[in-house]
Amino acid sequence: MRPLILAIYSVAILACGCAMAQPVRVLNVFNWSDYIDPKLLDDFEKETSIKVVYDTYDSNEALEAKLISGGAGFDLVFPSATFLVRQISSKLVQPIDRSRLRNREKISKELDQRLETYDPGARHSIVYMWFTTGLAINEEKVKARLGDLDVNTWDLVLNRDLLRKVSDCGVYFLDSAEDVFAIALWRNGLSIERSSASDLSKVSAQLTRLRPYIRKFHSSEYISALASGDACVALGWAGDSFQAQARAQEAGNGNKIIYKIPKEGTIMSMDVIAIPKDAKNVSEAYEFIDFLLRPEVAAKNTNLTKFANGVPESYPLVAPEIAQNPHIFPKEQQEGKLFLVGPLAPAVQRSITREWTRVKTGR
Ligand code: N2P
Repeated sequence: MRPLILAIYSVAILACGCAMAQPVRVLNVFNWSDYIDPKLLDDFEKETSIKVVYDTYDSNEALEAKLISGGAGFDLVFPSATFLVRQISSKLVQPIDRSRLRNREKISKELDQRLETYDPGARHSIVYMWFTTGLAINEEKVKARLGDLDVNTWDLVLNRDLLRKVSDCGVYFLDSAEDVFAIALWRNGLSIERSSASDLSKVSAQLTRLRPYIRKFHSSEYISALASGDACVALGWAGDSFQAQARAQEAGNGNKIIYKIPKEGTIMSMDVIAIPKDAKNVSEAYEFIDFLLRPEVAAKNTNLTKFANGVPESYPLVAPEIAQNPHIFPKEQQEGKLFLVGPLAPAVQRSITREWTRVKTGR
């Protein structure tokens, strides 16, 4: 072989050898469905060459079961703050060292403050999104059944007679015991954190009587059901309800979906970013968190998911109709009507899980 050809040949072998020796960096993400702008995953992969393996869930219970079973292989998860409490005490998640994050200063101080009750010192988590639980309504269909009645009230889904009147056009409830119990207890003047066994069974009996008029308990299908017209009312989360509104508009099918924080008030929740204790790709997880904390990335995420993110510097970059929507970014004057569910005692947690099966089966 001539020297030049030999040289080219060896360089090619070396290059190829190096490429093969370079292990592919991977990040396994487990997040709620409809909770990220999928284009951001492509952007992150292109920028870092980290391959993102992305899977979704629809309930805290499903996530927690995976974390407990171990070996699920996730590097980044997004539990609700109320569930994070026991995930910290059971050591299912590891501390997050914020000094490893270049964008740590972008994290909202105010939300960190709110996080205190769940994760003292915000040592294990970073707020991803915050939102209310309320009512998504197909205005026209509900008006056709209830006339001009004020529907801006939890009675629409918690009063059996009203619920019955709208049941034929499809009522969906979140499959989330915590949301539904917290709201139903609140309507009874009770607080979920301090509820006794008899409070819970009383409210459970009330909810069970509603069962015949609820088409489905599901925490994500209501988005497409509202958009297509299979549901006319949903007890759901703000961002998802606005996603349903946007999907119906895009489809041009005449379904006009609105979302209301009922006048009696509602719960406000936070979902956080956390790293499972057995995560294998921890530095990749930190890189992805840092990426999510960039204001322009967080703004894109909010524009698509319609959920308020935890990066205040992103707010001026969010589309004005979203940034100024008081149902997505509640205004201070509304805040008196919004309450956070605090950490729940294990006994309350167990009771609502048990009662929830009763509510859903109607027995
Ligand atoms: C995303 C729903 C997340 C809010 N579709 C509930 N944690």
